[in-house]
Amino acid sequence: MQTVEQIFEQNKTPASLVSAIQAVLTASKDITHLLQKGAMAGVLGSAEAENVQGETQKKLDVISNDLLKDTLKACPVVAGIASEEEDLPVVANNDGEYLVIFDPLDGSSNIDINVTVGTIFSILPSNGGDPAEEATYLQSGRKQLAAGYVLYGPSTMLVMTTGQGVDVFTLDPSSNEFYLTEQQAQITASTQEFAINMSNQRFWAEGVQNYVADLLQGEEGPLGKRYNMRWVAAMVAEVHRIITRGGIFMYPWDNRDVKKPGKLRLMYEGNPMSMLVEQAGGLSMTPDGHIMDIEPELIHQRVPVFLGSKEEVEVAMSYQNK
Ligand code: AFP
Repeated sequence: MQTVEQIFEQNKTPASLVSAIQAVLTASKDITHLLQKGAMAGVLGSAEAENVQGETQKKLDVISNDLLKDTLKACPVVAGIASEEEDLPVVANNDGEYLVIFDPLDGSSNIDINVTVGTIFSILPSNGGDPAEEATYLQSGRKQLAAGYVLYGPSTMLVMTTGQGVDVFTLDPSSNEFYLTEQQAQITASTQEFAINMSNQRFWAEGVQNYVADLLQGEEGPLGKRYNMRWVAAMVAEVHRIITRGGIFMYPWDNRDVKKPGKLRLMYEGNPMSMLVEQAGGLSMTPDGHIMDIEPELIHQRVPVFLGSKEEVEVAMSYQNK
């Protein structure tokens, strides 16, 4: 079995990019160990602080954020970092080459019930910009040099791309090393599985209402096939299922809060997941086009998301103008 380091070597990944990714992986191994200890590590429950999105932060959100921040700040090639849990970007090393953007613990409402969570990361060039300035980070998803997630489930897995396809690694608990377990993962073009939070149905726009109504009609409806539904409430787990066996994941706009154009964040969730999905042959869209084509205006910007098996995402998009 090949280690992640051997794959970097094989892909001729630049040494500096490797060290930025390795910093994320080092922190992710510490997060794995804390999660495995669970209640015994005293890390469950709420830290009783609110993050910039107005959500209660769990203790582990805070700890994971700090672990990633400290490891990345100590990595000389990292110029700055932006975290879903921080109001403002954090300067690491002014002459570093990279900006690392991350969601330290996606799906954190799953922590207390011992269900899958994950760390999502995206790496952009710093282009000599000021790492203290939000504007330096506002680059489209097409500019990403690497993206991935570490999924903390029954096993810890790393799913990553540096623009040469998507490789899947599993953390061996005895050696604490990530080993390649699937090379060049591909998302099936068609699917019969969808993921959406159905409890928001009445708040969706008409196109999404119509599409999901047709999915639910199964083989008797216009789509002519029976669909299954899944919802883990952690985007990391939904995307992992899609990379493994296909599917469509949607978090559309809804009118619960008209000020929010969606729930998910473009820079921390939308862009890195889009790069993975499209590198694996899938499609990742918002009603106006590819998520990765969006020119971001705010670091904490939100975006409606439709991603997964190419043919199914195309069908979903065809309802948007109806
Ligand atoms: P948290 O990281 O705050 O738990 O949010 C996770 C998430 O943004 C995304 O991973 C899920 O897909 C989505 O929220 C689940 O949202 P619901 O609350 O609608 O189930």
